[in-house]
Amino acid sequence: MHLPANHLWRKIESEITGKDHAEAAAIMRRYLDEIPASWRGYQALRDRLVKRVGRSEAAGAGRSTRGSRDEFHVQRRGIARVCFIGAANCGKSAIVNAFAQAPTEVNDFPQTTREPVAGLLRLGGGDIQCLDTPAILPGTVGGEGFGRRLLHLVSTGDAAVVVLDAGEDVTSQARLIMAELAAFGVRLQPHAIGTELTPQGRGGISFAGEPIDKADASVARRMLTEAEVMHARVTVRSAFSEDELAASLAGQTLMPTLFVVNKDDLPGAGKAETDLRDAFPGHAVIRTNFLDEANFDDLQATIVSALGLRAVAVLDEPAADARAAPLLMRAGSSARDIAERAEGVDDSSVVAALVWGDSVKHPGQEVGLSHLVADGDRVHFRA
Ligand SMILES: Nc1nc2c(ncn2[C@@H]2O[C@H](COP(=O)(O)OP(=O)(O)OP(=O)(O)O)[C@@H](O)[C@H]2O)c(=O)[nH]1
Ligand SMILES: [Mg+2]
Repeated sequence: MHLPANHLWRKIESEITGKDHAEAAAIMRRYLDEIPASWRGYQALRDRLVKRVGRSEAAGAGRSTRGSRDEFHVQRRGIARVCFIGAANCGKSAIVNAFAQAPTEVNDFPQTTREPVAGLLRLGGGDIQCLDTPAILPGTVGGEGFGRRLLHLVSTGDAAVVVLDAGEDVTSQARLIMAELAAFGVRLQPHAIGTELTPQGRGGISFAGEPIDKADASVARRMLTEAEVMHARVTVRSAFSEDELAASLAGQTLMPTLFVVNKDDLPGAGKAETDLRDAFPGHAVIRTNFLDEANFDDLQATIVSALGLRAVAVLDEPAADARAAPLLMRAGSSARDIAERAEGVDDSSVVAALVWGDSVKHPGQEVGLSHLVADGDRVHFRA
């Protein structure tokens, strides 16, 4: 009796994990030689091994001439990075491919994805980098599977999408992912970041973003002093949060998170969604499947909101209905931040802005460059 193809693959996987490219290629070649072409049901596994061996050999050869490449380092692109994370085989690669056109490999074998693959979600106003990532397994934080460099990669994101398989126990899957990341110091939270701490080299304690009231500012100062942080900027993006500041001071990375119940076409999807909502009140839950791209609009809007992005328009002329370029900005951004990013605006020469929208009392009101914009504002810059 030989092992069923998927079990055999798991065995091979466990043998090549942690090995360098040349060693992994040698192991896979050995198995390839051992699997007769006549075995029915093993063709996909053979094809896969052939491909993997080719890749590992090429990477091994490349290494000797080019020096080592860190497969887990991905160049940042766009205005924000979102990591799609989850257990093996839940459909991360399928979703990131359909959602953000990442050139991923989708396969019914667990741990198909061996390194991050980037796609770009193009929105009017800015692109969002979406990363497909290898699976998080029990014990990843202790070095299992892809280990801590995978968790480190996730910590570089501005938000996380936890992909869950509707055909499995979604609540335990979600708890596992959260626990592995928590043990690495990444806190998955159900909302956008309200208060951000940026350590500085000098300059004492300063506040930026939304105005902070006196009582909150003194709480923040006390917390920083107790933690012996003398120089830092506290940016209030939406509201001051003692809890978030405490987590940041304890060295945690705050990560806005949403849940995706994938394989929505499976019969258990409805129950999976209800279970998840009961177990994690307050978390956004979206049901998707890559086959008909179900709820991708909802997924996009929820990502934008998890990132705390605001849509503003930069007007060519001083009139609300003038031609406008859309721009997505982080909550707590000022007119100056917009001028720095807007194309065709020379931010060194602008002195004021005219604003139409919720952040001002009167349409077309003139404001200084430190003025904070609101979602939907339309802005014209005056030199
Ligand atoms: N029915 C159904 N199957 C899906 C869906 N999404 C993914 N799959 C299947 O699930 C399997 C795993 O998909 P992948 O996208 O490779 O999963 P992954 O999470 O990237 O897996 P790893 O890279 O191994 O961690 C493949 O056979 C997919 O065809 C879906 O929405 N519905
Ligand atoms: Mg994958």
